[in-house]
Amino acid sequence: MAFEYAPAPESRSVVEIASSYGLFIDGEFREASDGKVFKSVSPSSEEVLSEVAQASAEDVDAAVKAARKAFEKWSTLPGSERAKYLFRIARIIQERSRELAVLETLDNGKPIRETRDADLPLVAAHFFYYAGWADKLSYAGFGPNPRPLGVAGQVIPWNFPLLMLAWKIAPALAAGNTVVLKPAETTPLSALFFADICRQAGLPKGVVNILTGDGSTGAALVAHEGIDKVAFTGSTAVGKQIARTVAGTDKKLTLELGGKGANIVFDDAPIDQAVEGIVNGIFFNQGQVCCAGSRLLVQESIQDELLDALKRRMSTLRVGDPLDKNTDIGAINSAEQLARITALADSGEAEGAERWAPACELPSHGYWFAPTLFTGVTQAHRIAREEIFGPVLSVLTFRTPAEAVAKANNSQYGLSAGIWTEKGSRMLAVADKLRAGVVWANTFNKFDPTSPFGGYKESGFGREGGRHGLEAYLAPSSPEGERK
Ligand code: TXE
Repeated sequence: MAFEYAPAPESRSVVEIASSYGLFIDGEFREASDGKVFKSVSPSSEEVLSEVAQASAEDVDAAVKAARKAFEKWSTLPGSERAKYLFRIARIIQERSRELAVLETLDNGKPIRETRDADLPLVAAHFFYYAGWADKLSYAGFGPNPRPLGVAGQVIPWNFPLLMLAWKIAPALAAGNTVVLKPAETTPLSALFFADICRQAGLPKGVVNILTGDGSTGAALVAHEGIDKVAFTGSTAVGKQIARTVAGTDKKLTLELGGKGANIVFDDAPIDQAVEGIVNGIFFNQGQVCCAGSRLLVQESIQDELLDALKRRMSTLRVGDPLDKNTDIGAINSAEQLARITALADSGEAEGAERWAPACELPSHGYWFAPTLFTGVTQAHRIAREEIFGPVLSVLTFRTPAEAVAKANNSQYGLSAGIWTEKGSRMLAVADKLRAGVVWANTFNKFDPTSPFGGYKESGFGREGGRHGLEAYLAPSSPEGERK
């Protein structure tokens, strides 16, 4: 008798979602000044999860004022005191990680295996890591008296809602800044749960403020004159708009934007390992990852062997209920994102590339896209140049390392790349020539709070993570500090 392995889906009941949420300003939840709300919809079921306040310009003003007031005290606390709060937040995140993982999966659509095993552990790790920095700033080469910038206005996207929050809030607080953060309109819930965690941790009022809302709230926040630093992760188009708003002011700015990562496989690469890396590179989080390995550059001599193995592996990917622990590919985050992916994939076919996807049944409700591969792709095709931000891989070939480097660098973006080879000398030589903020060696999509992350070219500027991530929230050191 055949044995069917069908583990139960993670229970929805571990998280209690209220029917409505307010804005988190000065330590309290409150309605929007004009009473406006919007709905947060689960992309896997199209069920309305909750109604959330839409922050107005007046609310932005109130949040910035609360953050400014809180800054007076927070910035003068000894680093060891700030560390205590951050450690407490990190521990509460660990304690509540099952609840947060289910919440994030419901609101974002990504598989529970990812929220449970990747997002949540990394979120806690970032708070632990930056908690460790808070009392060591004076001894770490930031100058004799490192000073925070003030109030940070932070705008984040929907692909890693809680992790992007951690990337932004943990270093800002460790360095002594206070924050006003705006999550994306399709994934507001985990940031609101984080607000509750701040209360649970006893964080002083106004140190963290969460404003839910759409792009208009983000624009008002970025333009507010009480903001000293803007940190944005999102599309290149909005990043450029923000850069224009901030230009000519004394606000500091970091931008983490789109990407078109090249995953380069040489003929001596271990094929099975490379296939796993390619799958992880493009299908992790449905490919909605700024550093996704969305261009596969394969050495011509192993193209057939590699693509056969890749297609076999893609045929085993399970698409469906993101709460099922067996699911590999969950829902696309929104109807708009699905439409964008569909349009770009269709352009690939129209421009002459060959499309392949394994047979798979997609659920009838929600937003889904099958894992897809394009071969016969040339540099001129849109799918080779534009960020698709979906589970769609464009395959190109090369003959020599120099050609691989030229093709990898032939992009408006420069965020990530991967190299697969057993030859250490080739690995180092190629990595050195790639214009990408991160280059992975025989792996892909590996993240660690100690490593700086950021882009070249239109992928943005500034670094998040590691010591560099703190620097972005500190005033430049005094000349005296620099001499030391
Ligand atoms: O991004 P937006 P969208 C890319 C990806 C995707 C495309 C569009 O290619 O298909 O962008 O996604 C806020 N001032 N990335 O439309 O609009 C918005 O409310 C200030 C890559 O979702 O950039 C949200 O909180 N803020 C990326 C955040 O910006 C504004 C992740 C991101 O939304 C604003 C997301 C404005 N004028 C998308 N307009 C990555 N780097 O990982 C919108 N926002």
